[in-house]
Amino acid sequence: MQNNLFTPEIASVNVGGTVTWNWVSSDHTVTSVLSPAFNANTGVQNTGFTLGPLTFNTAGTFAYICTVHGSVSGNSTSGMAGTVVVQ
Ligand SMILES: [Cu+2]
Repeated sequence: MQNNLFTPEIASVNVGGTVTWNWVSSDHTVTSVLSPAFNANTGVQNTGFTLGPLTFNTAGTFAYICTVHGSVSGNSTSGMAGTVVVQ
């Protein structure tokens, strides 16, 4: 994550695959916000922090945001938001 966005914004992995988030700038969270949820609620973290590797054992679309720079409304996210697609 950098410049208040997640790169890549959409990450695709196979079932059983892993995703790791690396903070290359400060004041960001990775927070699971929609169903299906996954194990991410980091709180605000700074450069050098790492979340993961998290293993995704279930197929689905997992949405998350940075609670500082993104938002969720109903079933959609905006701002600093990302998706893990597990297939
Ligand atoms: Cu952020």
